[in-house]
Amino acid sequence: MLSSQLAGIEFASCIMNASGARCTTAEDLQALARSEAGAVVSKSCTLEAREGNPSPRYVDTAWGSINSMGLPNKGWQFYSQEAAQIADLGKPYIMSVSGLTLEENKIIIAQLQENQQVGAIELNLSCPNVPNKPQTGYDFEQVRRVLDAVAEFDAIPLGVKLPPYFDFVHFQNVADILNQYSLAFVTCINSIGNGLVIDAESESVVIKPKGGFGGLGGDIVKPTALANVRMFRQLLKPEIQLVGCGGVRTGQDVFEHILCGADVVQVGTQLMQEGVGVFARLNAELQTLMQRKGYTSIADFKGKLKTL
Ligand code: RRO
Repeated sequence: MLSSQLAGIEFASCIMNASGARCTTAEDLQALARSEAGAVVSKSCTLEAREGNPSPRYVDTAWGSINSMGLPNKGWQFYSQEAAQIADLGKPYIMSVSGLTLEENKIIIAQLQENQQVGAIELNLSCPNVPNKPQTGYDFEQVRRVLDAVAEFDAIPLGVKLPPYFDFVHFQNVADILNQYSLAFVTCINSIGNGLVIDAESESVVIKPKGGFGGLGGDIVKPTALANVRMFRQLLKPEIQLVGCGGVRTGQDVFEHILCGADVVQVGTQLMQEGVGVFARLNAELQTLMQRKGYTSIADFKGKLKTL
């Protein structure tokens, strides 16, 4: 049994797409809804549609990916309207919202409250790629201001997507803030911001925006992702659930995220590389691993990571 529950929603599989990966167009969202993913997560949206940054803006590497998409999206109304088709296919739908300002987030989240086919909102506090826009998640007072601004809207469960943190004091500072709100879940991590991939042969960066700097995903971010899931499980109040994201390529990677305390797990870079067939493979791999260990549900091992 790979099922899980998040924000009061039942998921037939605990595995779904990460926002940003193959979830921008109507075709993308339909393909996800028809796949073996446990839910559909939308591309992060803004008030108005955006083209995003100039290409090349996403590149695969031997160890993962680098991107500086710059929040290309069709505007929040498009992703709100898509909820009906996804509901018709019986899949839960999580809408990712990433307003360019606090006011934008407030307007979008206020209007979304009327859409009963949106199961949950994942408020993205961690886009690393909009030029001249710092990541909200690294400005703790701004995190507090944003959550204060949207706290009154409670018809749809709200979660936040965080950037990776690397210091115990930062984990504690963020958790202390989040624990003051009735958040349904926290998703960690977004890409590791502002890495630099270069091609030695051509002596060049590989993506065009921001002089080549971009968010890292894939294999190399897994230890950072697991650390963030584990640390937030220890510091957040139990009512706040966790969505693990970062470095998921195999069923074992999903298993590791759940051991650290994830309730559901998202797949980004590997979904970009493999397509929506990744979900059938990951479901099968996780099922096989659980059978070998004698586990019949994810509750059997969720958060049960051992220490020495
Ligand atoms: O669109 C992007 O450039 C982007 C976003 Br909004 C995000 O949250 N994380 C990321 O790696 N890229």
